[in-house]
Amino acid sequence: MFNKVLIANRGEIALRIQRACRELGVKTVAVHSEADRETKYVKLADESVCIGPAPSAQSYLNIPAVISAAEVTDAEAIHPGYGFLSENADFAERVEQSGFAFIGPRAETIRLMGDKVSAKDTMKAAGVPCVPGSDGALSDDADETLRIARSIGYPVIIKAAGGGGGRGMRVVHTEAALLNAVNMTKAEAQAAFGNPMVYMEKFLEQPRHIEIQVLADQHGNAIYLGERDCSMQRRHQKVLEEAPAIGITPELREKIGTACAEACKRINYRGAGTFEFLYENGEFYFIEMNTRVQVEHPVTEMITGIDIVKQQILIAAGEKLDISQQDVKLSGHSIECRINAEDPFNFVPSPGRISTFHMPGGPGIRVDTHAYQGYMVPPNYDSMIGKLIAYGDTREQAIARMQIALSEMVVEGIKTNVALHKELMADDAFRHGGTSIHYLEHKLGIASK
Ligand code: MV4
Repeated sequence: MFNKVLIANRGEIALRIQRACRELGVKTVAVHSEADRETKYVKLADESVCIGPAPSAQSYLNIPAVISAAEVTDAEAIHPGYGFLSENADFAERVEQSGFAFIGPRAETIRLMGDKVSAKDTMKAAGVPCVPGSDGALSDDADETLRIARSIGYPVIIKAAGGGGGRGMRVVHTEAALLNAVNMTKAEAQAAFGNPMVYMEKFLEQPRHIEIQVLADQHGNAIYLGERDCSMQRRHQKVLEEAPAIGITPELREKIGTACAEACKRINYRGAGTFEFLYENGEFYFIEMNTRVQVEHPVTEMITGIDIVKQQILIAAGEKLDISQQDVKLSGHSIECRINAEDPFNFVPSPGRISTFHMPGGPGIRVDTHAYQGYMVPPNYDSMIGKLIAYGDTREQAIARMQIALSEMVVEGIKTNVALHKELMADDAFRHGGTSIHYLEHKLGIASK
């Protein structure tokens, strides 16, 4: 096992990674910006290094500064968390070239999955079901583009190879609009990602977003840890997530999960990963793969009892997975509410000092947060200040516990989205379950009329 791990992140995930390190007996190095000097996770770490001023570009995204911090503290591995440098293949490459272990997949895997055309090609070849669409990137042949769309059937969606997470996409409803849409998306993709490549898919109208969590070691073992439903979102920002996804039968789970685990073995995947699918009419369609730990990993931890962050570190250290697929038993239900420092209904960020802070507790409640009474939420970063996670034997019990926890939670001095979560827990469609990716925006649209 490593002697010391550097955590190249901030906020709740920096604290979460630190806790996993402690359990493994690994020393921790926190790196932080000038704005995060006085934080809980910096003080709790064994060592800390200031890597630059508040703006992320000069601190959390500053590759030479992060690597220098690992050198001066004699860390052996770097955990990138989520966001920031976590899916930057150049960073992973430079970490390993500098003699450190990158706690994540190999750089070439990150690069392969970062290009959405090569990711889809790879998964299709590995037997993972994909959205019907163009075979790879669209060529410059207009007639061929028209032919592909006609064979798929309208509406279609044009996506940038360099995009992902909702960036660089355009829906096309008619043949008359197709070629112009392709050219516009290409021009935007070139400007935004430096890559003009685009591809085409059938546009699914009312899908759910369901993702499969996987773990793969460096000895050819790969397992799936079931799925999460992340459909409750606004402008590509997830609001709450749950596991398991309602309506997914054990048979369907085993089929899609096995396809994902087999794909991991085939590409020599290493670490934790997430296969993102659109799910419509009982079918899964792969869209993207995330090569990092995700914000919503706790709901999977709650229903499997597996510590995903600990597994990431064990795998990076070269250990064999000590969990077989047979050992993975899903039990109960878990929901995570993302707690953001923002107006609950217009979503405008609300940084500032937290004057009062009381977190809930009791059976089945977990709070992952770096915040505390007196904490100053800086304006420089993402507005998420923590996650409230509820577990129950059934979905109904998880919702009931979440409602109690939300009612106990007190955060003053800043605005939070707790009121939105209270409203969602009481929402008939949410309580029924299985709402599409468009449900929340639709509900909010009605609310503002
Ligand atoms: C789609 C789609 C419908 N059909 N692809 C948006 C984020 C990116 N990961 C893929 N996205 C979508 N791809 C096809 N063929 C609808 C979306 C989409 C979406 C997907 C997941 C979660 C939220 C979403 C919100 C709007 C659109």
